[in-house]
Amino acid sequence: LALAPVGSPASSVDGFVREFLRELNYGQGVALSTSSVNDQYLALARTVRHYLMARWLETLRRQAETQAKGVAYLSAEYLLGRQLGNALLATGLTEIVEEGLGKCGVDLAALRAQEVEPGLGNGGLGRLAACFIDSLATMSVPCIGYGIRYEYGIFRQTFVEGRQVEQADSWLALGAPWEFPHPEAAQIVTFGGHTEKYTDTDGVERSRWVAGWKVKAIPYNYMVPGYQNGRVNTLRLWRAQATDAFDLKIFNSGDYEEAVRAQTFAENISKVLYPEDSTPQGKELRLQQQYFFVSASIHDFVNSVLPKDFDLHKLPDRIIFQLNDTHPVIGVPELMRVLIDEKKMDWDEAWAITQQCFAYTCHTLLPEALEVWSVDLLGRLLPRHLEIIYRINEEFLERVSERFDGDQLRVSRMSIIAEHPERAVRMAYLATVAGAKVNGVAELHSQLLRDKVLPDFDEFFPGKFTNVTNGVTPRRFVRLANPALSELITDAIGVGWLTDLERLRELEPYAEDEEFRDRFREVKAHNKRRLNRVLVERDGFTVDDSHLLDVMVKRLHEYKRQTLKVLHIVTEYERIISGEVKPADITPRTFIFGAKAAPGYKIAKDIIHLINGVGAVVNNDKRVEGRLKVLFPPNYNVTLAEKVIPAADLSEQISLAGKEASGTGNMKFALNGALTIGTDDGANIEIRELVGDDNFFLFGLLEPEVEALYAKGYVPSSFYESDPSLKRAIDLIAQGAFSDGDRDVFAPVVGNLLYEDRFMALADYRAYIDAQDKVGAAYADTDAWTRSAILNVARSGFFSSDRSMRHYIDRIWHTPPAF
Ligand code: 26Q
Repeated sequence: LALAPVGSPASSVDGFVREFLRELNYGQGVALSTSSVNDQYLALARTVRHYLMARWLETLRRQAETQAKGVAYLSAEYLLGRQLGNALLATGLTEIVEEGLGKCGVDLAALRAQEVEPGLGNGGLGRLAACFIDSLATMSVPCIGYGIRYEYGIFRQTFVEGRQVEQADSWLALGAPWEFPHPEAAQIVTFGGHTEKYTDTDGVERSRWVAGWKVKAIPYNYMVPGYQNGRVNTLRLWRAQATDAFDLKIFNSGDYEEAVRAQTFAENISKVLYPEDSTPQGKELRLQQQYFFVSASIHDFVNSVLPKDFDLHKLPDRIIFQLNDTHPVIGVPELMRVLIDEKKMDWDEAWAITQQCFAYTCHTLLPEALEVWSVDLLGRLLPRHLEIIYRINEEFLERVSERFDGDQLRVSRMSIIAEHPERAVRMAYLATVAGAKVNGVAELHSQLLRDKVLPDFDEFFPGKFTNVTNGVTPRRFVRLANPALSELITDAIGVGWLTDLERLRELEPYAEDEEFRDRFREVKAHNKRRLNRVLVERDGFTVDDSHLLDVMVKRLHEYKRQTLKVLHIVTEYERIISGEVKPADITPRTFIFGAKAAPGYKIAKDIIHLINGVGAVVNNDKRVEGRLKVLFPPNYNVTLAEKVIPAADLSEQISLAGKEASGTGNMKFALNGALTIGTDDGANIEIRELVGDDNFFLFGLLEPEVEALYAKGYVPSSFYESDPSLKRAIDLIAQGAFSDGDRDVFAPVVGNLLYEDRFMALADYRAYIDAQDKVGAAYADTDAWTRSAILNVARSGFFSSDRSMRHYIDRIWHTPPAF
């Protein structure tokens, strides 16, 4: 037997209580009677992980034994959300734990509330990674997630006088019961220095990297439990630590301060998540982060996960490295370097292997979001990698030139190295040349990627481009977030839907069942009351369960068009105060926003300020009679999403067509029975096709119309001039109605809309208002609305991340479920 006889603690209430008290007394060192909520939470977390331990060790043993092909998911971000509830669900322990804690006089809900979520991601891309590893574990596909254990995750957002103020996210401060550090399994990652030519013992001319400095990468393992299937995969996040060399400096140099600074410098690498999720700045520390985790991961896989005698020519039979956007693309030259410099392969062999071992997912179309690294910086930090990239590019461009008869224009267009405004490596091109497959994240996005962003590459590499539409895990976003709906579904169609989400189709007939509709409405009302309790406690906000709950939660970005939503609210408000409508005649609505802005994104921060300004006025104007309310709880995160989304009636997905690659919030709302008001963009298109036009409020320009309007010359102010209602709304803002009469505060937002409006909010304003009027009227027909909401749930099973994973497996990875 490879393992000591580990067994899970007894799955009984008494067995659990024994284990829990043992953890509390012996692990935490406190008596039940004197323990704090945090003591109890930590003890509970450790107790629950005991139940997963045997499955984890067994999964690892079987994976090592079968040597089956698996996925190494490389992602700079994992936006995991709280772990406790998910671990309880995976083990099926929730009831036992609730009862056992009850016997100890402890409330499970209070302990769950104690957990600080690991916010190791910005938004969609990081949350997608978390959904994918959940699905792979649930589908028994071997996967190891690799990333960075940031000491500080996405900042905590607060508002001071309506403006965003960021605070450090000290998610580790109260203890980290879910992680397993393994300092003995550290990897060394080197940086800087120079390269030199030398003749190897076998007489071969080789290049060698003489690095300038190095850091240690310490792995922290996390369990990724499958849903009640006995599997537990691994998420391995790296922490940077100074090497002994740094420590030595401290003792040897008389300059203690300088020596400590050097140590701090090394440890800075995993200190903080970059809170930008577009217009990435070419910051050196960011490149250090990327190379740090990718180099540690590749070495870990090649030298530690694989058996000692593994023949690396067979690497593609064992692993596919999936690149979550371009952030880990430096892994391409790194694997080449490992194979050539460290494993002594020749170039052609190494390149043939590398091309089969990587696949690349693109998550954007915005040109400013495409990563480039200046040759200057890359050459200083990773000189050997730059050499390798140059050679990859040379050989690639030679093939292009050959195929296209020396077409120099095409050759320079396709070069991995950009020449202007400075020499820089285009990471998306490198990923596309090296990757076995390239995928976009929704049908439209994948199409535009081929047609607009990388058309030359699509032509050059037929069959390389594919689509996999994103998905979300129904375990977290339906079962955990919405227990009331889950129970209703299970009552109607039985169990099984949680791992086979297309079975939600069986709910369709229930849309016509009056009793079911009543129960469905009661679930929504229940979730609104639950949200009310959360927001009262968290922010002092109240939510009225008779209001239509209209929700826009996502990062603050111009292309997502939170300002369009603001213009709608201001228009509704203006209709009331001008006397055009009586408050009693409108559908009462509560608008909820959640949005963080990148700290350096000025206009985004102004928009946050504006939303808060509008809320302060609308919520306190007696003339509104409480029929409109604007709530903007700060610090939107996964934990809050789990409370907001199940309560929503209306999901706002109003990006300019062609700009939102997919969206995944849109899927979570539909699965929880909200109707979407949305543009023809990203995965909205697929949602609408599935739920049906009658159950979706479509508005706005189509992507080709957007292109045509840009081409013809877009003049936003002409829309302002020609639509009186738009003019009144913008004038109200400009005149200071939401800033105590101050006309300067929101002048940048107004000016941007009138004279720039890159994302055509004004062009879509009229269509949006008309669609919103239809929403208001439709909500008044309670039965029809509920029917539509039920059909949204019934027809959204496609958006399970289990389905996304099936598609990756079939189209890209070829990694069937193992044992
Ligand atoms: C890059 C370099 C330097 C600093 C930061 C970054 C960076 C970090 C995060 C760039 C982009 C991101 C995140 C992007 C993101 O979340 N994209 C979203 O991905 C979702 C999952 O595919 C899609 O649903 C969204 O449409 C897309 O916007």
